Amino acid sequence: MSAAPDPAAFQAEPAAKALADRFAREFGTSLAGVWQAPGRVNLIGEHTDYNEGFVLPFAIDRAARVAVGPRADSTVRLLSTYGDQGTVTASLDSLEPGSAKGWTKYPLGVIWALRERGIDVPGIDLLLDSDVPLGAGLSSSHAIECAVVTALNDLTGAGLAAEDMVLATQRAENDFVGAPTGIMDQSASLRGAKGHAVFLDCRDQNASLVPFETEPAALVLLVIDTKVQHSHADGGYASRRASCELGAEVMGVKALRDLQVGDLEEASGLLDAVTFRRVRHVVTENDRVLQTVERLSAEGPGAIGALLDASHASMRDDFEISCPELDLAVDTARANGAIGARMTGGGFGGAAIALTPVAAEQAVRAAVVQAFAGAGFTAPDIFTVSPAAGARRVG
Ligand code: GAF
Repeated sequence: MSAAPDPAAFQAEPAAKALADRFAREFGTSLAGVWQAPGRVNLIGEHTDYNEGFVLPFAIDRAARVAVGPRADSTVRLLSTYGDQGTVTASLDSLEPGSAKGWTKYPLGVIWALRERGIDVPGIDLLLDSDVPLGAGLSSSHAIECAVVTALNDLTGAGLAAEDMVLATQRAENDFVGAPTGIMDQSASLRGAKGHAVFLDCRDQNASLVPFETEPAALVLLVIDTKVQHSHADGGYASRRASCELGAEVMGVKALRDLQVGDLEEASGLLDAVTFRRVRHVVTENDRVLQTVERLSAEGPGAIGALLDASHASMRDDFEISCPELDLAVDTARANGAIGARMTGGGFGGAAIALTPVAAEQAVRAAVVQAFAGAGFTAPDIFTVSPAAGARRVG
């Protein structure tokens, strides 16, 4: 463990230096360092992770950052640069599922999960900052968890591999926060790399980096944040997961990953109509991920538009996790020049992505803003993202 911040790193990361200075003002205790972890956009492969299938997310150029210092006692003090919770104090020994509120669930959940693994996490002071939009489907909560697990892995000298940090943050999310999510978001945040998407087999966490750069193809990837807030702890996510588990059980497989497109005919005779549609989404989505990886490698991002469109249609019609705002964003982007568009993330709100020729970017932006105004929806936030480095120490 390195017990002091690295001044050279601070020169490269002014935001980390600003956070360190604020940590000193707020806590007045000694700082060990600053760590950051990005949010993610999932290019394709939705609701496939907990079915042991394939996903293709990438880490984005927006991140959560934590300044952390160890304490000599078993107290945790948490403060964020946003929100209105003020400084929250907790005792390591009283951490248990349901004991935390607001954003503090995420760092406290990680501390709890690491201690459950037998890692001796000390009391800490922690200051959080983040420029990942909250509730926008870009995994702002996992970004916090991944920044914290990376910091604590370094601080405690636990030596966890990325795969173990993924499982620790999943445990925090599932058992402490209470959201039955898979491993995609943490894997993107912890394992992402600049200019690449992470092709992950969620059965064994085998990952490879697939080049994904829009600029050489004269494309941009637009994120359209619909401002419709969603939460994975709400019932919709859990009910989709339950349908998938039922589908796998009836089909006699360990997970839906074990079904192929050719098995769907048999499935249609064995499953009730709703479960069949849920299963069809997962099975065809896995296939689309594999096709996307092939096309990206052989032809580049200009060749994946139709797969993004098909993924959206499948989530809208079969998995039924879209909403009018997401559909309008996708349809309007497509009608105004995007070569492919889909909702991204868990669904029921959040963001859509639109792979758009640079020449059509302004037209797509203007048309989406106009369409939302015309429909009486809250104005969306539209911005570009590109694949960035994964979690790391920045000071
Ligand atoms: C959320 C979850 F956190 C992921 O694990 C994944 O299931 C995703 O929804 C849907 O693909 O982001």
